Amino acid sequence: MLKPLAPDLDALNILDERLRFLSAWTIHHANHVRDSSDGLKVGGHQASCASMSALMTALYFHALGPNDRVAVKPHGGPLLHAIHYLLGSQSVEQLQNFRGFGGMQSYPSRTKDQIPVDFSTGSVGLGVAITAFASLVQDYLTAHGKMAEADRGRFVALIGDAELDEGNIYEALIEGYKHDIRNCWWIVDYNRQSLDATSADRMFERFDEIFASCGWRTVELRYGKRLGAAVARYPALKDWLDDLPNADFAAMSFQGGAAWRTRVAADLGSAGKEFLKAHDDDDALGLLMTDLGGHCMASLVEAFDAAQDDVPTLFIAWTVKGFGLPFAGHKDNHSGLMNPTQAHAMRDAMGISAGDEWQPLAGVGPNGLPAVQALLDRSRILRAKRDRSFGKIAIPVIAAPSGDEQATQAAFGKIMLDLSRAGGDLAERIVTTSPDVTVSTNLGAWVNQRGLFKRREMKDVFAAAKIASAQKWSATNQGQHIELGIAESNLFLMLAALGLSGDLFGERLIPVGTLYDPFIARGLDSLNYACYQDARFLLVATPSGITLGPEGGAHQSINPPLIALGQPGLRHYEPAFVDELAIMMAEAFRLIDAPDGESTYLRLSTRSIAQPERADDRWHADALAGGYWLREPGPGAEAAIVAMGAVMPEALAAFDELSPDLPGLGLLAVTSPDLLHRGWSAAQAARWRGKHAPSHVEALLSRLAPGAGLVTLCDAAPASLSWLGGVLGNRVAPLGVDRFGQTGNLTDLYAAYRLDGDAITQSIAELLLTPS
Ligand SMILES: Cc1ncc(C[n+]2csc(CCOP(=O)(O)OP(=O)(O)O)c2C)c(N)n1
Ligand SMILES: [Mg+2]
Repeated sequence: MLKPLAPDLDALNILDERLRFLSAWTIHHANHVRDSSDGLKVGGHQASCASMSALMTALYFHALGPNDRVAVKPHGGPLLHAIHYLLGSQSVEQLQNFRGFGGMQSYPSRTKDQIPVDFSTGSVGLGVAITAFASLVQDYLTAHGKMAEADRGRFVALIGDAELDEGNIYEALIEGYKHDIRNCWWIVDYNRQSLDATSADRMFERFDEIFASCGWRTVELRYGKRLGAAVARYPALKDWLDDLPNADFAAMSFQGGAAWRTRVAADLGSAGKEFLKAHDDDDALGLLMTDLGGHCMASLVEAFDAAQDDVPTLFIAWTVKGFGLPFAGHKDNHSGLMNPTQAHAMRDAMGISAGDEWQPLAGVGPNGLPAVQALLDRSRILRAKRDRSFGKIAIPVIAAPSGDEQATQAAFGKIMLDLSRAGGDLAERIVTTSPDVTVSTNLGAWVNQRGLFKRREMKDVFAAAKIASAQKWSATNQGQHIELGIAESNLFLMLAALGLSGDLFGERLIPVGTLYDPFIARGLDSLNYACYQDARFLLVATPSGITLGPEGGAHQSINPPLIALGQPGLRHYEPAFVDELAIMMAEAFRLIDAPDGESTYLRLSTRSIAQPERADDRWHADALAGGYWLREPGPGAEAAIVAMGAVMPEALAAFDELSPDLPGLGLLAVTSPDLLHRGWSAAQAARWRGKHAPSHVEALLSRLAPGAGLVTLCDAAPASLSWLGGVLGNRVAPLGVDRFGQTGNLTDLYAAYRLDGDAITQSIAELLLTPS
């Protein structure tokens, strides 16, 4: 790790003021200066920025090295842009278009902002936790010789104190402890205010213990140097302040020096007299009482300098929300905006002339200027967005496992084993991970081959004792499987960090995560977060649906295909047969390494079914595009069965039974409702721009007679496929699962939930009997 720079406190203090002003002015401009065509409030969080301008100044202009990566508290976004503006890597136009179309985003965004953003933030808690997983990825890369020791950095999260209520932070803390993570700083902007009000008084005393028990060092920056000296000199003042409720502190910070004076006099009586006499100016008293650690440059610099090892460290920096703004400390200030008079007063007080607000160093006097410029010049943070690393991995053809009867889940395990045995670049880059369902999702054979990853070796006690087991369970720093505890949110954050390795470290990994399909919902926001950042991975969700049979309703997933239908950045594939699975896996790996790619969600099943005989591979392209005719419809067909995934045998059986009477009947195998729907919407949008190519789903369905009936069948919510009727106006009988599952064998379950041949026959009859 690089040594920190020699501090220049005066220049840092000037930058702090400048950043506080610029962030506030950016928000002010968007709300009060820029024309508003729709009358909507633009918004922004001046108080949340002011709270941590000193903190970010000390970090970015003193502590950070070039390899360090930061997740900035969402509402502190304008500060990050202001920092880049001062460094010359952000334009004034972008600042002026804050929250406008194409302008800088409300919350730091890797994909949409023009400055380099290490981690997107927005949904509180997730930006914090991903830094722990990113540090684990760094350890993985260095252990595997994919990254030089000298390029290692630190992972920093800037956290709002109310953000610490998010449970996912503690899940990550526990997982981080198990994996012995290091090089993490989590810095809390401890302003003791959330969105609604001032926060609970007692919790901060517990954070120390929680973090310490997970191996973290905790550093509290409560009082700044000046207030620290005062409380050292007046012990009664210290006792009183130490016990002062957050809300009282906040209220007096808002009211100012006179209120502090009255209250100190009332509460301390004669014990406070000497102190008050020595501080007889109200304004100065107000400033002294709010000299908290998080606003004191010397304290911040000192604390960062003292934590230059790799021990994960929690800094609790006490602050006042809205510090230096007219609504400092007010409990309602979260979305508070200065009115124009207040904003102009702040500008004037900082010595900035009207019209010079955007001058990067306006208001900085000639004495301070050279030192401030020197600080900017020597800043070691990344100033430009890095090129993303894509297209370097050769993806081999993946062969389908052989066997007349197979399940997609088992076949996934076999393909992973084959890939491991084959070796090569792809296999070396694959990292698997699973929240305690490695074995039950068929990743076991891969893990036997490739081993678990841990920084410190872990022996397989059972193997050493010669106790028979199919599963090897030893770990080294060369392993390629990261085993997680049962916390699905962590799985998605792990996949997000692994899936950003090309962007963060210049070395792309191929992450493969497995979990049970119903538990996607458990980590849904983390999954969305991973996709939002364009992290690339393959998610294998299995088992799925009521086809899981005896396991029962708590494990039988229903709605994940609908989730996938609405999730940008994630492609859903649901194979019925294992040769489909093989080409989908190759496609998923390709998409991970393609500039215009995305992540893939494979929904698999434990049901073993007869595999089809294929005459050729002409179906490949259609299957990868979302669906293909497994049984071609005849000219002018009046009906088709449309089926997806594990229930394909029922569809095939019904087809065989019905086709003698319905000669034109077709059977459409849908492999991705998600892709079909996307293509359909895109084609409609394109038609408005003069492009008239039909989408894949339109081309498929145009093989039927106008108004032909469709029986759609899937082991999932029926709406996953029933929308197909809207494409060309076909009538639809939607079969699927629309109530919770239960235990049972497949015959009973399929009959009860109408996924069997009878249901298909009845539905076809009804469609054909009902006039269109
Ligand atoms: C998951 C999630 N829930 C709710 C919100 C809405 N929200 C935004 S900021 C905030 C309060 C943040 O308080 P704190 O973390 O203390 O930050 P401060 O602005 O005080 O620095 C809330 C509830 C959100 N962004 N994310
Ligand atoms: Mg707060």
